[in-house]
Amino acid sequence: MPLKFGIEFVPATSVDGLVSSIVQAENVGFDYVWVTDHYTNRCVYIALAVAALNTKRVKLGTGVTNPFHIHPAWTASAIATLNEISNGRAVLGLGPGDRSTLGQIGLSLNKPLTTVREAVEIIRKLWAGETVNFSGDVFHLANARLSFKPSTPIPIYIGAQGPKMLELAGAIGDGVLINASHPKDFEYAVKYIRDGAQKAGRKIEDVDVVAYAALSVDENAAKAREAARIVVAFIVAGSPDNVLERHGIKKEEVEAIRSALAKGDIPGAGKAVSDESLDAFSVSGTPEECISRIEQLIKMGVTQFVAGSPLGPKKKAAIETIGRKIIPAFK
Ligand code: F42
Repeated sequence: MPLKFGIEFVPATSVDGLVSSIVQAENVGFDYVWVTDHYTNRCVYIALAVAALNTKRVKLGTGVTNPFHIHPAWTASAIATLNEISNGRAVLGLGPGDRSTLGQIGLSLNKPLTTVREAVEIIRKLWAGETVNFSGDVFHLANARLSFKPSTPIPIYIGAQGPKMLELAGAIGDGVLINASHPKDFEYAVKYIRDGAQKAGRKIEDVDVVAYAALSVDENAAKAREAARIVVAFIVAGSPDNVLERHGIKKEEVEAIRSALAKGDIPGAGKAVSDESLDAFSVSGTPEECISRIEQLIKMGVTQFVAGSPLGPKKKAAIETIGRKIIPAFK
């Protein structure tokens, strides 16, 4: 099975601009488009709906929505509608959600694992056309039913980093979206996904293991790496200690980045990023260097590579380069 290619878009700019990038991504050969979901940005479903009407082939998914700010019954209806207007191209990416943006609107990630597990169960039952009576630890549904049914099966991908969420994805997901760029992180993640799959009587081959990576590509390696600095600064600042230790990132660097970001000094945070952090938290360099890193990810069990922000010094040129040089190397 050749590696599948996806691309992440953050709907932080106008839907017009976003959709023209999505059309470009379809034209250069991407298989999947994943649009992120945070209340701060343009609405993921409106963006995906416009994308559906302007594309023909590429699969379209939330990457990822969460069951804390949107009820799973609503998500079931929204994704089934997207599947209808895109002629069967919808995929659902669902995760526990981002603690900091959910916190801003008064939502806490209470029982994230249970919430995601129950949400997936509810969504699948509704898509199957069942009348759902469900009494879980988190969700309660009485005689809930969709008035329409998706005409094709819709895969569910789970956004996961923690060991239990990875196991859950292995047990119940059609795929797992892992926000990471380095082979070591996949060596770690695949162990838990495999365990989860085995406990559920499935195989890891039943799960699309997705590297949702920070990619920065340019023919000039230095420019590519420079463009990745700010994104990597945010990743370092938000990473738990065990992940930073796994990659040997020094405490002083982490503190310098966090304190620059706390002061709103984003360029300063970028400057504090070391080469080690760039290597650990991004795939950045020339097309050939990126290809070689992606080959290492495949060896760790990755079956889909998602090109995430920043893509490169210039987004449009980077999408073109990925389509012309990187994707063909794996087909
Ligand atoms: N988050 C967003 O909000 N929007 C996005 O667009 C988005 C995109 C995205 C793409 C890929 C990806 O991998 C993640 C993405 N995220 C996005 C982030 C995602 O929503 C999660 O925040 C992220 O994946 C981190 O999740 P995690 O797997 O680390 O899970 C956390 C919540 C965690 O604590 N997991 C523990 C673990 O071991 O996996 C589980 C904790 C546990 O067991 N809890 C118990 C339970 O029942 O839930 C109860 C514990 C108790 O007592 O409360």
